[in-house]
Amino acid sequence: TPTPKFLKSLPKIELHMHIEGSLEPELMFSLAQRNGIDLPYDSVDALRQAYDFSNLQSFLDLYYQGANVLQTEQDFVDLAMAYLGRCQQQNVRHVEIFFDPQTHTERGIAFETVINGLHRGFMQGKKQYGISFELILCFLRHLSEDSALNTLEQAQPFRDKITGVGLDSSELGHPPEKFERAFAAARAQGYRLVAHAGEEGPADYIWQALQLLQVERIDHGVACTEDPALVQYLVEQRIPLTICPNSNVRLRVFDTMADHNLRELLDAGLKVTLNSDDPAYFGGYMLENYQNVQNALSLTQAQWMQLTANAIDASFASDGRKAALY
Ligand code: ES4
Ligand code: ZN
Repeated sequence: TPTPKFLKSLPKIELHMHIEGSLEPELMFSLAQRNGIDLPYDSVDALRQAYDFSNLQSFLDLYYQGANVLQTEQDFVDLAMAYLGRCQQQNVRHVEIFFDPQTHTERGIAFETVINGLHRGFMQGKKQYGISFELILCFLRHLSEDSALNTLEQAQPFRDKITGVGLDSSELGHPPEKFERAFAAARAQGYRLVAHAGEEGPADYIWQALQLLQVERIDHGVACTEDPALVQYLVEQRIPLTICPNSNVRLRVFDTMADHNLRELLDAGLKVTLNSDDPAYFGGYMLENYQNVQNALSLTQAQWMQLTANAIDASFASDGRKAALY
């Protein structure tokens, strides 16, 4: 039966992590000071106490506010390196990182500041720790499709640094169909495609992401169990789901970890992976997700090996890198 030591020693592959969501309160305060920005909290503890969310939107409000301290290219380098230090401690070997350019360009930070900082940080981590990475640009779904298309144009000069395109932020009221043209344009440029769907939204949003956006992975997707035909389709097509257990509990998608449908997803034969989503806001990184899942749902050693293999299969790493991760 899987011990804490076993969980720690597993090689880990993270496929669903928003870099802005890895901004720990301590780093947020130090960047605020460095950049002369006032935070509406007196202390790191006061900030952490505000991390008591009732739904996705209540989290997003704090997440966008926190991102305001990110100003310079060096800030993005430091953010990436802080996350990779945690990865190193937890035996995370490969990461696929979401970033939200519009969160920064909308407040006057240049696209190139964001991408150059993140790329430099992750390249340094690769050299220092051997952790491979891919970057995935996410469109904010609460903004317009024109804004997404404009962001895609700004990404063009940095095409070689960006592996994929995704879709995140407020799900309800912003269905995938809103971004059909933006995803068609990204597909034409050869980007790998993913989308958040079925986190707070219905199973139909997962269908839309697959059929209208033509994504190859679904981020979250826990709502799929509402629709048996959808589960069957996801199994047959081997579509990966990037599941984020701590996130789902903190955002009240499930009341407790014991209520999470992860075992139902695994038993259905879905290609499930485990991920941390926004580790600074949701109580921890990959290992803390593994531990909380194990404590509540007691998976077998074989299931843990399956989750690891699923993440390697589902990743956008090169075939050579995948072989090295096995
Ligand atoms: C997110 Cl948990 C979650 N859902 C949707 N969008 C997001 N952006 C950052 N975290
Ligand atoms: Zn997410």
